[in-house]
Order: sequence, then C-alpha cells, then structure tokens
Amino acid sequence: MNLLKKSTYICPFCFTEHKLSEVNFICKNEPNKCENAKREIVMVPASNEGKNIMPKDMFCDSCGESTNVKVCPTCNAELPYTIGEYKDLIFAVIGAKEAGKSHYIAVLIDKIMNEIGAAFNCSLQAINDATITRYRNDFYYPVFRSKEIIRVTHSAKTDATVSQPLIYTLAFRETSIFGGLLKSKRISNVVTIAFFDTAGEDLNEEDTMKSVNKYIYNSSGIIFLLDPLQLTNVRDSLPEGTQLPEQNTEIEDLLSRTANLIRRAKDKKMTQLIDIPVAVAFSKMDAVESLLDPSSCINYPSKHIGSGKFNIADFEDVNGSMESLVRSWGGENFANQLSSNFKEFAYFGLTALGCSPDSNSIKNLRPNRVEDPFLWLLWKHKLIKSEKRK
Ligand SMILES: Nc1nc2c(ncn2[C@@H]2O[C@H](COP(=O)(O)OP(=O)(O)OP(=O)(O)O)[C@@H](O)[C@H]2O)c(=O)[nH]1
Ligand SMILES: [Mg+2]
Ligand SMILES: [Zn+2]
Ligand SMILES: [Zn+2]
Repeated sequence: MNLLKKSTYICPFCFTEHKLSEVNFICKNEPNKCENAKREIVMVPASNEGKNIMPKDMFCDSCGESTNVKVCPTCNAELPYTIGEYKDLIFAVIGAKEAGKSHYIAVLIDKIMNEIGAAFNCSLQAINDATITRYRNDFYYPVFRSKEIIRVTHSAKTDATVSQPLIYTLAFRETSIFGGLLKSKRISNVVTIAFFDTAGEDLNEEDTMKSVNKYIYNSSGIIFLLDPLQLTNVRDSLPEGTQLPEQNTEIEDLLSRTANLIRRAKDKKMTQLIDIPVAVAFSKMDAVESLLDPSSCINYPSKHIGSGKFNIADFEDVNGSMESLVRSWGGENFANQLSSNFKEFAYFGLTALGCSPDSNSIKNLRPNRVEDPFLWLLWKHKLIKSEKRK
C-alpha cells in the first residue's frame, strides 16, 4: 500500500498538474506500419465515466494495436512509465548566475547514488535515457572524470535541453524492526524527483521566471543556492588578493522575485506564508573558510549518513551557525525577507568542489555537506526518520 497515493500528478516536463484521468497516448508501433505512429499523433483514451483513474493503455485508432506510451495532455512529452503511481516531488535548485547550481547538482546526485542510498536504504534510478545521458555528459564526466568545471548553463529560452529536468525515482526499502539487520527487499515508498538546473540568467526577471520556471511554484522543496562571495561584507573581509567572481544580482532581489512568483501563481495574499520548504544553502564554503571559526560544525562532515538517520542536533548546529553568519555578513534584510515569506526554511553551508577551480580545472575534489539540504527536504516530507535527541 502506498500511503502517499494522490489524485493528481504533475508532469515532470512542463510541471502542469493534471487529474489522474487526464492522460493521452501515442502509438508505439513501427512508423512504417501505422499512420498515427508515423505522424506522432496524440490519442485521447475513451472517458472512464468520470472516475479519476489513470488508464493503463488504449488501442491505437489507426493500427488497432495496444499502446501504453502515455503523454502529457499539456506538453505532449512522454511521461515516465511510473507516472501517477507515486508521489511526485520536484526539487527546484535555484540561485543567481554562477551561484554554483550545476556543480552542486553534479555532486549531489552522485552522493545520493553512492552514499545516501546505502545509508537510508533507498535507491535512485534515472527514469529515462535522456536523464542518464544528460547527467553523464553534462554533469558527471566534467567533474568526476576530466576534472574540469562545467560550462555556464544556457538559458532555457535558447537551449531546449535546459528545460528538460533530470528525473529519477527514489525507492525506499522497508527497514526491519530489528534495526536493519535483516534488510528487507520490500519497497515501502517511492517518490519521483525532478532536479531542475536553471540558468542563473533565467532568474533575472520575474517575467522569464514565470514562463520558463513553472516548476518553482509546483515544487515540493526549494534549494536556494547562494554564493557567499557575492556578499559585500564577505568580499571586504577576505584576505587581499583572493580571486572574486563579478558581483551580480542582490541576493534579496532573487528571493523576493521567487516569493512574488509563487504568491501570484498560488493566489496567496502577502499576509499568508508560502508553505514550500526552502533550504537556503551557501555554496562554495571552502572559499570562505578563513572567515569561519576553525571549530565550526560547517567545517566538519555532517552526521546524517553515518547513522542513517536525519541528525537533528547536527542540523540545528549548522542552521544556527549559518543564520548568524548570514546576519553578520550583512544579510539581515535577506534573513528577514525569508522569514516573512516562507513558513519553513533553514540555513545550510556546503561546498560541492571543496576547492577553488584553478583555470578551469578541479585540482582537489572534496565535497562537504552537499547532502544536508536534500536530506532536510526528505525529512520534511517524512521520507526519512530522525535521530532522537540525546
Ligand atoms: N570555490 C568553489 N568554487 C565553486 C564551487 N562550485 C562552483 N564554483 C565556482 O563557481 C562557478 C560557477 O558554478 P556553476 O555551478 O557553473 O554555477 P551556476 O549556478 O550553474 O551558474 P549558471 O549556469 O550561470 O546559472 C564555477 O565555474 C566554479 O568556478 C565550490 O564548491 N567551491
Ligand atoms: Mg549552471
Ligand atoms: Zn507536460
Ligand atoms: Zn498505431
């Protein structure tokens, strides 16, 4: 039994929410054997008398063969074969230009596949070939194989592959009551997770945000990446000669545009808080190490993976330390805007690379705490358990 069963699904390509019964089909016959297959004609299945059930298949109205290839009625993209069966979670990774989104996604997905999976008894599986190829070519190979930085992400308006999210299913296996000694093979929960790597430039105006980034307001969690090197106070306190990126968007502008976009789309008043959890994560913490107390928890690996539980003490330590850092770094206004717009939020500090790339090459890949915001979102959605406080 799936406790998370829903009456709607969200298309992971255009992020439109549909009733389960609202699904179309395309013929899967050879194009030379069927007119519909040849012209990629979309077929609407017969109505199921007002019942909100997803049809499994239909007969092609040209060749008569049965097809189970479902497509979205809004954008016609081929839907994952598991669509409608599980809860859809869309995690939106947003941040200004050069905030570190692409490198973060590259390292996070690898971390989920290799360490989070084993620790939390779950497995991440790409839902289609497009996801496998795109993750491998655009994310994994540059960072882990050739050790080179990932190129700037192009705008979704000019490069259609950007608007294709990386889609995975995350399946949790039951843990036995005897503390996991007898690892059960039964699946207890499955979620569909879409990661969306936006181009920072698409987040510069509210209008583009509205058209290209529908996924933000239909998301189940937002990872808001911030580059600490964009904060004036941080730039001024770093040792002279430190290489700094160009200063671009003010961090609170992006936050307020995101909040406005969600409010408008969900018809929420200014007085109502938005209920999408927001993980505010400072990227590139390696670059500001000289500004941290050497004993700060941010310098240490997190404790979640070791115990296979979400460690609340560790989480609160980081959340508290990061919030006071943000305020002392001149982010007072940002912190206030965050709490006056969002119901649930927390601060994180991480590094995807663990080093500053030296003329495009990644010399010493040492990620730290990349899993924290993701695990916090899974915990918020009750997909993983927490460690009891001692
Ligand atoms: N020191 C340090 N630098 C990083 C880290 N991650 C990314 N960078 C640097 O920041 C630059 C931008 O990172 P990206 O991941 O491409 O940023 P983005 O948010 O995807 O940028 P757009 O695609 O332009 O929106 C990289 O080219 C690196 O030079 C990190 O963990 N540590
Ligand atoms: Mg990018
Ligand atoms: Zn769609
Ligand atoms: Zn056909």
